Amino acid sequence: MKFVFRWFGSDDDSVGLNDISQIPGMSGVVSALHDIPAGEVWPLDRINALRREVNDSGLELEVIESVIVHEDIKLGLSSRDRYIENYITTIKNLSKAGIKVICYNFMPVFDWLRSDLHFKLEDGSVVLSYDESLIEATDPVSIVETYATDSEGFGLPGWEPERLAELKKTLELYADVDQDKLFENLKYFLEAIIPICEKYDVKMAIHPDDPPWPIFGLPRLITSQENLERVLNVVDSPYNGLTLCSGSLGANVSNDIPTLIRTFGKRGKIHFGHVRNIKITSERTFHETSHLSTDGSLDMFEIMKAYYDVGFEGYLRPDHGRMIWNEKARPGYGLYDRALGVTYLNGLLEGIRKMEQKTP
Ligand SMILES: [Mn+2]
Repeated sequence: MKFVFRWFGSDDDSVGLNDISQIPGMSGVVSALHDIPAGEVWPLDRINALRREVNDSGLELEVIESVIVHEDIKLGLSSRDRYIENYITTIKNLSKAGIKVICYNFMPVFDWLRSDLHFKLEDGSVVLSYDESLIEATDPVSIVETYATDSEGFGLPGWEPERLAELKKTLELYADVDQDKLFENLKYFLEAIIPICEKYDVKMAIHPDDPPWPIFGLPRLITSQENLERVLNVVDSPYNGLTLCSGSLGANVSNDIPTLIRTFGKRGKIHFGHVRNIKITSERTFHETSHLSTDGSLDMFEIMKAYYDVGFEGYLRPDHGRMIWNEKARPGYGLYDRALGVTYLNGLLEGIRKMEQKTP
């Protein structure tokens, strides 16, 4: 497996490529052309320029997170075919630039959602948190406004202003889209793109919904083992795979992450792993933590052991970190705690590897 680090580009990240290349065991970054609006084609020269910039720091660029799926595709509007054509052109261009995996999601309107981007832990570190009662008491528009002023001046992935400008209208359009309709729209999208991915050798890796349950009455698809299975069965191809995000799926205690890794990893369906810990404090209430098992509700040893046992050959990255040591960075995406996190994951892996090699 290869360890990678999410990077938002030289214009919009407090973390530099050289910072990332100094993290032990790091093979590359995961990035995107964040300035290109959802639905537009990513030009080959722009992708190549990004890749060259990354390569010049001694890092690889083999995973894109994310190519955003236009809302019209998720809604199943007649305009979707044009956006799917654009998506296909982007896949071809990414392939030409040597990209191996595209992470994407199919969450209506909202990407990940939190009630607080600056939740203080006892030791003074700051994390993202989710409290269902606070979310229920807030209307979606005011959450968007809070995020805009609350993100230390950095753009938040999945909360691009142009996507949210017509928030009210988009929410109305979803009144006719239930779980089954949304699934049909995902099926339509995958049936169109997976044959292209096969031909161009680019793997699609769907990211689970975060949190993994419906919010604001909107349907959510990628929430459980059963639903992950359902998506994989739409088009049975190694190119139709998963981004297994421990923190997203793990917010629901009935999702056992090591079991999911074993189930889908054995079948070669996991192309990208996001590994982070969360602390569940009550039903549908959690906050993020350091990666350490004892700080949260997830067992990182069991997670890394599962990846090791299935012979995982994909990409793995530390996920959101705490804000520590007075760092000013995009919420969840500072340098320090993610670097600590991935170093810890590397340590677990070395221990597991050496223990396993000693037992015949
Ligand atoms: Mn994730």
